[in-house]
Amino acid sequence: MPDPVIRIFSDLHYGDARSRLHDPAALAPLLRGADEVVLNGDTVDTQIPGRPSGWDEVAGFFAKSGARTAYLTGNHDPDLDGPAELELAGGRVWVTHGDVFYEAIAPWSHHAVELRRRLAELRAGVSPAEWARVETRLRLNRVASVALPGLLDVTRRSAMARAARLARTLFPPTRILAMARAWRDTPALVGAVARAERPAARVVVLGHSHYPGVWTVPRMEGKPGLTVVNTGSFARPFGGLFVELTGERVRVVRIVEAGGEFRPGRVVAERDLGRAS
Ligand SMILES: [Mn+2]
Repeated sequence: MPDPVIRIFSDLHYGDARSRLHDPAALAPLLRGADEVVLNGDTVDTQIPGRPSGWDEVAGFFAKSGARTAYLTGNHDPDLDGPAELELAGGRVWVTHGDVFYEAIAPWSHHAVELRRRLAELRAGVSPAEWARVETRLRLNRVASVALPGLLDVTRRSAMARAARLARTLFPPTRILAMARAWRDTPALVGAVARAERPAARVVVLGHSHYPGVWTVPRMEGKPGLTVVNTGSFARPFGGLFVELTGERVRVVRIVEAGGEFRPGRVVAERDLGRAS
């Protein structure tokens, strides 16, 4: 039996007007040749009151795709029936949405103050040792991400709605700074958590901040180097990547949008899990 082809995607944000994914069928070219698919959180937004999340359409599409699909939770779909992390290739590939790497789930968001308040409250209920565990923080992040107040209409695609969202995105300017800081710090944050909590990991796959890229955390104090892959998102402006795992081979591939469909583009990085880094 050949090794199964596993592809990891994140942040479809289906149903959010800022997402470029308007019909799950547009994903079909990305699934060709895949045996298994991992959707690494924020597949849909289940937290917008009074609006169906689009979950049925997405789940229906993947159910018919022929690829076995695993749904991981993200901060926009914290109540999905699925885990918040996944270990592949014997733990050498660690997949999680990414909220666990930041102190306030999404420190750049308009919800940061409320998220900090909720997490402080939840943290008071567990011991410091318990809090230090990734499992605990993933679980409590899910609790904290449910039913946040709606600050922004993300359902409409009119020019007015877009202008309002753009204004909201750019203000206050401290948000941009928080975002830039998160992007800058992500590889180091991921490296610290992975080395402490998931030491078998050689590749960490996350999404969440919508900033796609591949970074190397260098070998340090006898601990091996680590590759950090952020698969970005299906939203503007940066687009996304997917990760393909086949046996020991990890490929990071650009997602290209053309003719109303999403297709695999060029390979931006390759790693061999069997080779010492
Ligand atoms: Mn997210």
